[in-house]
Amino acid sequence: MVRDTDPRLTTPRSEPYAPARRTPIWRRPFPPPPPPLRRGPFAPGAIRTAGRSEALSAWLGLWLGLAFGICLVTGLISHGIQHPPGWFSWPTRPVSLYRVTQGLHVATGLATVPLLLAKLWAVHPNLFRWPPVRDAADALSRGTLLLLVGGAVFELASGVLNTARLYAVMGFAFPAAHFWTAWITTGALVIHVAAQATTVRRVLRQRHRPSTALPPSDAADASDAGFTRRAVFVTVAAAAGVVTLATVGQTVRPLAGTSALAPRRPDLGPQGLPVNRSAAGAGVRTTATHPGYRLVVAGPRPLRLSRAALAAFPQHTAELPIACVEGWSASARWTGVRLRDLLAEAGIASDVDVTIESLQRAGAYRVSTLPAAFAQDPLTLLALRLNDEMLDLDHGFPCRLIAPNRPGVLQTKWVARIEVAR
Ligand SMILES: Nc1nc2c(c(=O)[nH]1)N[C@H]1C(S)=C(S)[C@@H](COP(=O)(O)O)O[C@H]1N2
Ligand SMILES: [Mo]
Repeated sequence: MVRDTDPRLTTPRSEPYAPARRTPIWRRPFPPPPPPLRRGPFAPGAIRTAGRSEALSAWLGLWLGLAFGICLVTGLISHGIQHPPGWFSWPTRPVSLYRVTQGLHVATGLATVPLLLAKLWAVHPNLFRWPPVRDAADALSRGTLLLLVGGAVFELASGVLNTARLYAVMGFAFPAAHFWTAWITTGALVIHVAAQATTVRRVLRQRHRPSTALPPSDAADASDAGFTRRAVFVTVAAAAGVVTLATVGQTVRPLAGTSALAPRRPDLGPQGLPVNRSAAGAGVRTTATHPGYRLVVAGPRPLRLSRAALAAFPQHTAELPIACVEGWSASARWTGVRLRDLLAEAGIASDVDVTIESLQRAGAYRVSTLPAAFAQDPLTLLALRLNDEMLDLDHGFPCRLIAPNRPGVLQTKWVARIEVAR
């Protein structure tokens, strides 16, 4: 009996059965960085961890993930309408659907700013941990985190600059950069969520069993700083609420008055509607007011119509919103000629897409394409009047396109030519 427990006897016998315990290559520790590099935020004790906890990070992460999901879906919708892949089709009804999805996109993005700041505050001690990378697997996960943090900060910052129309500050093509960075961020987020799933589940279970106390480190952290996780949440929620109240009036008219931070008021502008690009800005002041102006509808029976000739067509009125991708939107009363009447008159078939071209010579939004369903919709007008007055030069005089459920960028102003899309 005694001999059996003798390590000299048992050890050699059990050894052949134990698996070979070799550290996989991605888990082999890197050589430690030279200690003099451990300075600034990396210095021991440089960053206080009081008030931060796993549970706080997990909850903030959940809310961020939800907000990010809303932004991604609504953003992809907006992108899909403007650059439709073959399988994508967007309905013409309800007329204000895009107004809602894009309003949600911008409002959610803005409300996410305080959430992201709180999350970065909660996790930033991890960013400056020592050693920065332990092994190859750690390097991969840390690299993913950098992409996630960088991507999220870029999306929110560029989005805010866009709503403020500070394109000049950006110096890059906003739509392409915002779109591709969204994909990079999404990829990093999926990896991050998979890596954190166990922690998040544990934290959620704690929440659903209120009798379970917080882990000791949690409770200690919270009391150290003299505030609780609840206080952090209340602060973040309040900040998000203030941001929303201060900006959502750019799209929700009754709140226009509280919108101190909104770049646009939906009721300020000629004829009670904001202007995005003015006639002077588009360089069309002369051509749009010239008596020789003619609208060309290039079909089997080509039309060349003066503004008076357009006014002689049956006139229709529709209440439709301008919903700018930048986040402001406003509804207005438009009166003019049904596009489908003009197309029929020119002999253009009812099942083709058409392009609408502006007098404007250059610029991304001088041409738009209307899918056949939009071109044939009875609410799609070449508007001559706005809110019962002659269309203001800045709103697209002599005539502008207005169609239901479309982004503002596709509601072409100062229309000069209509033809079948190639
Ligand atoms: N020709 C032309 N049409 C245009 C634009 C433009 O730059 N050029 N801007 C578009 C954008 S971005 C928006 S939001 C709407 C705004 O219409 P409004 O200025 O009449 O409010 O017009 C659209 N039509
Ligand atoms: Mo716009």
